[in-house]
Amino acid sequence: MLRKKPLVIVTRKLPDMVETRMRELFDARLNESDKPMSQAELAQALRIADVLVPTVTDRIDAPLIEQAGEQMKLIANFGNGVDNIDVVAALKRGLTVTNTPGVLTDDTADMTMALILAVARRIVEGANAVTANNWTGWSPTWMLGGRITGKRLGIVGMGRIGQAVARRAKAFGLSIHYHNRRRVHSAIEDELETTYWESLDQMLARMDIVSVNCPHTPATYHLLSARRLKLLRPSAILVNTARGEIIDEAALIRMLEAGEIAGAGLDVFEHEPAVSTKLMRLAKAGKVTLLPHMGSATVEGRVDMGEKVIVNIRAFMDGHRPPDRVLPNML
Ligand code: 8YV
Repeated sequence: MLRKKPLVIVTRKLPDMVETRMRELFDARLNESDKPMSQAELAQALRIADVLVPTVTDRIDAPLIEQAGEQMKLIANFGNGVDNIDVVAALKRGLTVTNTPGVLTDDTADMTMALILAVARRIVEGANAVTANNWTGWSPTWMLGGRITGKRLGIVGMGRIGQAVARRAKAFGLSIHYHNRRRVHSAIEDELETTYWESLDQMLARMDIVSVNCPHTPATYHLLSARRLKLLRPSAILVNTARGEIIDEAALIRMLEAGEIAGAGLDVFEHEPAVSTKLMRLAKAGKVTLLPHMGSATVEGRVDMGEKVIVNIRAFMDGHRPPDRVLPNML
């Protein structure tokens, strides 16, 4: 007898190639319009589906999880970060959660370097000046930025993405420093010629550039608090391609406005998708570079993420432990 295909509800539009494969393998309900689902629509999906495939734009919290039907078994997140899902509530309710680690590491690290360069070398400001017809010709003293070669980069969170940033930054001649919950293996430290700081405070006070590359968990919410941001040097640049909630954004804005920090490059925001108008004003003044959460936005990355979601669903449905299972103790 043919086994019934699992009902898989996908909350956003995914690359065609991924959606086609999902249709072949599952009873897949896709979101052609790409309109984010409301909490009520998500609750209904959890009531009827076997598997839910959410993204960072869906808040899968405890009240929602409580409404899951008996048949609901797997939340296969299309994304690496799982701060959009209450993993503890899911586990309590007997739901397995998976994510898509590894396949967006290089793309996110590339975007981190792009933001470091954009802020230090005033790339967006320069490009805007040309398109606004404000360029009258080369000048020895116009549009000067800061050299990154020889500067100190402090990486907050030395996981996969942090290490990929370190590798790139080393090639740019930056000296690499890091803070992490756990010190990384000495072989990695040696390869990256990196300096470990047990104290985040001490590291922040000494860096020219700081890059945030840790996940957002209850422990990292506002890790860069108003107090810690004050430790940064006035010439420092702060870059965030992880999650907005890790930085106290209001405090950062106040410091940028007061000139207490030189600049920032942000791909993520505390109240995404809302972006503070103050940040937009600072961007117009050339103090910050703002991007719309596009760190992993490559065609290849999004297809690979979809592949990972499919592999996790298949493994789970075949009765195996899915390769990218997320457990609360991993957060
Ligand atoms: C993804 C991300 O685009 O995977 C992550 O954690 O932040 C993004 O790069 C997003 O999460 C997709 O759900």
